Amino acid sequence: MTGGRELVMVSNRLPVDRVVNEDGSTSWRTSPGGLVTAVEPIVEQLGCLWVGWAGSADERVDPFEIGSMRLAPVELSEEDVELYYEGFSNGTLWPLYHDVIAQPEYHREWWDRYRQVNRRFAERVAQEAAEDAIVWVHDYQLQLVPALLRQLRPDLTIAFFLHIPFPPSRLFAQLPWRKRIVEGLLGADVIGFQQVTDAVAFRMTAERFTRAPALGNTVVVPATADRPSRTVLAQEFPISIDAAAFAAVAERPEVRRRAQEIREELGNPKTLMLGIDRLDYTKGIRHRLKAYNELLADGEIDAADIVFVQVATPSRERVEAYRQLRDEVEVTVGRINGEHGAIGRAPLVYLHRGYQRDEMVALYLAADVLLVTPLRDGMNLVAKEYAACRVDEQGVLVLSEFAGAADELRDALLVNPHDIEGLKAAIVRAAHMPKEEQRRRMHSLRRAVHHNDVSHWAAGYLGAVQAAAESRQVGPSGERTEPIQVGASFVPRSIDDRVRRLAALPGLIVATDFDGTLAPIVPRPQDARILPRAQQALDVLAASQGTSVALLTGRSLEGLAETGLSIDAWIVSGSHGSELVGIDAGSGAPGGSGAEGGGLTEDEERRLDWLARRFARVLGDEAGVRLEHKPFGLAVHTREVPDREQAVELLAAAVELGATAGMHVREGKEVREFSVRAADKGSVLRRIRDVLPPGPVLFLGDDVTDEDVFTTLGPDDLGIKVGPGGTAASERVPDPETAAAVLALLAELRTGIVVGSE
Ligand code: GDG
Repeated sequence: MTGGRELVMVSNRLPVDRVVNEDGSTSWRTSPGGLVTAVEPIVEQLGCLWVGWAGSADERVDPFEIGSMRLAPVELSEEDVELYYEGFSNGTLWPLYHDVIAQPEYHREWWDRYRQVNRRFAERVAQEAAEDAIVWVHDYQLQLVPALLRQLRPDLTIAFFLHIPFPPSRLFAQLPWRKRIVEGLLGADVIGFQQVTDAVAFRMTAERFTRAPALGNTVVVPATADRPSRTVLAQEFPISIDAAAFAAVAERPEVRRRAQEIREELGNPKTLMLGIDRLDYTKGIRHRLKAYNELLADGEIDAADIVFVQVATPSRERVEAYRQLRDEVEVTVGRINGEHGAIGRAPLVYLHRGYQRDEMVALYLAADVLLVTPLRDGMNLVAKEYAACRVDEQGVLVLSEFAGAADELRDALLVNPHDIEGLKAAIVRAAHMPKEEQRRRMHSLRRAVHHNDVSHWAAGYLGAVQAAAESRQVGPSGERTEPIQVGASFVPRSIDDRVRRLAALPGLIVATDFDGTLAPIVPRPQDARILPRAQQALDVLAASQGTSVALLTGRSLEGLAETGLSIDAWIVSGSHGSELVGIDAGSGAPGGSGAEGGGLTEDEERRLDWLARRFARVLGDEAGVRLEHKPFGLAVHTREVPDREQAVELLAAAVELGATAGMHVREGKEVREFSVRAADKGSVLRRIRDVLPPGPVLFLGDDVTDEDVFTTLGPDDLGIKVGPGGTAASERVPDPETAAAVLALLAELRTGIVVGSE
């Protein structure tokens, strides 16, 4: 998964705790917590260097090894812990990123220490990491590390994963150091988030505070005087668990026996309800206790029939908000047992301690109902673990819709934990759910967890990181590319060789996409401008003997004109091939001859009208849906629809309507484009080639729709993908500046005219 590169994990805490053995000696064992549970199986498989704090302040711990991990401790002083960890990480960022459930505090001395400690982590990694290593930085405590590390070690590929939600831009805006945090994160090549909403929020935030435009799932970091622009993948990769390993523990006879024993020790209640959380105010423990208390008080559930076991693993005990929470919870527990318990019977068993994995699994197996009611949670692995363990397909999961896991676990009883009446109703329903319904729901939950298990997650995330590593240093054909400089940007050596060969041939077609290829991506499409160097190079080429220049864009020709592009002597195809000017390629045109550039046929117009009216009626009033009219079709955008599930349904409805109207549909992220003509860039290039004298093609493109061209290219042609992402192109350049450098090189070799870097 890492292409032979060393994997370096970086997290605030090393994934181990020191334990004192019976003979008084000390040793290390892996510690509980979401991060460890998720990445442990990957690390076991790949081995790694892990950089982090060993857990005790003012103590120097020498590097050590456990299994396939080499651990490199970073030292933190008592004051570092107070200001960087308890202060900025858990008193500022944690509440801010969890929808300000608690009030974040903003203190300059906390921030200063956060910066210092992040620098210390970056320096430690820079010292320890092997050349070309892949460094994977974890979580909100270390958001400045990616940019610091990039400065210190440009050879590294840097990935960041945020385990907690990323806040909406309007909340993030509160942070006095918001721009610095975004810049810190943008030092990474890949930034992973738990949910689509987190990734979207980050991309919008990056645009807003650093003016780095978002392009699809990426953010383009603009060039500066001393470095070219870079593309950062900022995308959701919902984390998961090793479902098969949990299921295997759940199958073990001694664990099953223990589950039975737990029920017996609790007096064999009709319903055993369970909660397992770090004792954290985001987890909604107070809300579920309130609901439980009211149900007992109202007599809706009988204290003789039910026991609720709440495991609250100690957490951040020196942070004031956590102390308060503990006090409140413990007072409530006492009150509930005092009011509703009897001698030898407590309706609420509260356990403020951690357990071994086997005991946790036994608890999952013993529980008829699991309550997971966070007010906000990046994912919540406890919910996934419960499903993975229930090999008997029994048990009911009550799950907050504000947990990331709710996106995948749709067959849980979804609740809004703020709605105490709704929560009460869900608890009663769960306690009385017929076995058959339990089976059906649990079956579906288990399928979801097994489908996206930790190896699926790791393959997706590390696959993206690996692709980023390769696109930075190696051409898609596998060879190392020593960059050579032309003007201000670098043309990789393998491309340079092939461009030299193309330049010497008598006939040549230079074809290219526009947005993201000739023009850097900007927030508003009408503001896009071709790089002057690309314009000059293409003009020189278009005027030279035996060379044709063709622009193939998804924009309509009208949309292209808004950019002020000068297209004299160019062939231009708009709307993904539905419009074509600058060449007489009428014969064989899809959807009828002679229509390109001219307009719609009567039939096309009728179908398009019908669809436009249907869309207006069915989708027009849906919040967040945007309908875009194109010369040969319509596009439905759902990026702004607040509810993801609803967005998916709306797109499905649009596709059905489109099919009824006989439209051709093109899928994009959060968009479906419907066209009356079955054209794509690949077919339009074929038509152009049919008309022009034979010759090889150089094609440059950055978008998924450009893949239709790359796949039509032959061995004598040259396809160059601009930016990251999977591609059928044989070569890759990182950004439009380098694409312009390639065109300038070709122009110079073909005509002798030097196209400057300005
Ligand atoms: C963060 C995000 C995201 C808990 N107590 C014990 C124990 N655990 C294990 C659970 C589970 C993990 O810890 C808790 O993970 P969660 O996902 O529920 O929550 P956070 O700790 O807040 O984790 C969260 C996660 O990162 C991963 O990205 O899902 O949203 O907040 O695996 O089983 N394990 C053992 N003893 C305990 O007492 N052995």
